[in-house]
Amino acid sequence: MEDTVVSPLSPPVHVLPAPRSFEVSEAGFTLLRTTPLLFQAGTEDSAVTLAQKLRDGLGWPSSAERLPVVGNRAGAPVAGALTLLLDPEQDLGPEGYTLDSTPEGIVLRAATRLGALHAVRTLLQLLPQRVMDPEGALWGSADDEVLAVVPGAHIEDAPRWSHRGVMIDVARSFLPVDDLLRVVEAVSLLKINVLHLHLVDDQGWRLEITNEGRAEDDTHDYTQLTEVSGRTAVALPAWNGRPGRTGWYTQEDYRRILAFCHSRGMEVIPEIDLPGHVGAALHALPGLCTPGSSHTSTPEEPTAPADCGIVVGYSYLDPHAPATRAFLRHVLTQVMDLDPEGRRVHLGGDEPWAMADRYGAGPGSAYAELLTWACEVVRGHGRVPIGWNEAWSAQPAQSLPSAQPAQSAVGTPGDAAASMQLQVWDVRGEESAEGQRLAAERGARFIMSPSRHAYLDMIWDAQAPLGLDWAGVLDLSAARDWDPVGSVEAVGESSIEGVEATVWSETARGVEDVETLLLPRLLGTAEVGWCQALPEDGSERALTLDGFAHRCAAYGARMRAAGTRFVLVPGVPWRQAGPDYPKVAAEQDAARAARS
Ligand code: TNX
Repeated sequence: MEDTVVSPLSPPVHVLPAPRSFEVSEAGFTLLRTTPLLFQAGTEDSAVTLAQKLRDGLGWPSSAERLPVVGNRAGAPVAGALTLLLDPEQDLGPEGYTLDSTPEGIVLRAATRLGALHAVRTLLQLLPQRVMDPEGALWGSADDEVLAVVPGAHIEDAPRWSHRGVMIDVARSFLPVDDLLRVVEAVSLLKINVLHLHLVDDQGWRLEITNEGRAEDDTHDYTQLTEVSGRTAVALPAWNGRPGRTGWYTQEDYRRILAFCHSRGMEVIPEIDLPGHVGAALHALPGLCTPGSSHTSTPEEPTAPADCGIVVGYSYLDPHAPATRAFLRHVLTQVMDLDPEGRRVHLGGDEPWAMADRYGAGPGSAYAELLTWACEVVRGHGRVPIGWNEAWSAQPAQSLPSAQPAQSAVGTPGDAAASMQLQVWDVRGEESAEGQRLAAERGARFIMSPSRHAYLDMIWDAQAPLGLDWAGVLDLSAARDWDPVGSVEAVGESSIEGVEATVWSETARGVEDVETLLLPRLLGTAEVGWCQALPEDGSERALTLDGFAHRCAAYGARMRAAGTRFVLVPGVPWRQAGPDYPKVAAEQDAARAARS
């Protein structure tokens, strides 16, 4: 795989995540002010994204036009144009695409709108960095006829894994919608296709739940979840003197998040963590505080006190109380109804330590029973339940014979098999290894988030001002240099859905901290999720990882141009956003000053 080529017409070409095959040729395409952008029906969102970037970043004056339908074949490439085509016959999988840049034009071709979105993300990396700057047009001059020289290239590309996720913990510290969408935009450019939202935990409840549709005998007042526990957050220890942020998403906000993610080709997985990590629910709803829960209601303390610390494992729901099931049924149903297209719901299940001490946690325990029941609620809506690796005991033994490839379980929600997906984070200890082995045998599918490689809330070096360190220092190479296959002994390639990076927010306050924890390390996760396995013999391995540092450097310049925050970690030859950046930035500042 060639990922770095110097062409006389362009600076070295780097694409991250590295494409499956990438040939660069000398003769590329010259993008003019007059170059048309033509798209085929079905690729609208790709065309709109590209047109906007070309306009804002390069000063391209036109807008995208739909290709005329010719006979029954819509659109063939048009000479001298930038063309986006849907080709259902293309055999690169649901997210694959090809990109051709020649003197005759640029053609992006994909079987689905998802592939077309990826093709555009790759093309953006072949254009000058200023294409990423919302004011990049100011870097050039208004009467430039040539906007860019795109290197000649033939790219065939498709991801290794279908699940390439990022989890954001908005429960410990809240992230307002616009800030969250800024993160979504940044990660979608890396071809990340899943946003997992950790919406509730001990310290806060971040999604509005109404009383609409409440069962007749259900007396919980769901509006209190956010009214009370939307106003709490992690407080101790306050990293850098700053307490966690409070707040919540209204249902309208949540729909906005869903729509934005959909336009970027991203699935949203809401997580309602249970039966532990429920301090915020027990703080808001007295009806949940029955004697079998971690807080028994008293006249002095009808609800659990607010939990603003960072110690985990103490809170739990009463596994036997009807009030618990009424609560879970209502909340889960409303969350699923908010997203009619949703495919998966995360039920947490992690760290049920105090509950396990009281009721046990293995198969047949009250923990497993409650979680199994919640899985059924989710499956009843045609969705696939997910749990953290502790939840393996909720994977029913009777699903053994149905150990069908879960691709189909996920792909056809109406037909969800009685299996679940497990997100593996803790690969320490024999008990969890045994659980994973059993779950794999029973047909579970796995999302890999090993904490040493994918927990981006860990510190990146000993001096990092943010981050926890219980899983050690997680530097850029730790984020890139691992393989989902083999990270859990009992879990083979065919049981793996993909990879996911997590940002827990014990130490993150707001969007800049989230970006700081995510980037550049997410560049590693994005490659682990997208690229083929590194060869085991070590030969190409060194080369590819070395190439990774150069891809990071090139990508960093693009993040700078886009205004995305990231850490200049050592080991990467970071660059400015462009050779003339200081000069251009000065001109840009002058232009801004003149306008205001
Ligand atoms: C473990 S990972 C947790 C979270 C913490 C995180 C901090 C998992 C399923 N549970 O509750 O926030 O560590 O790194």
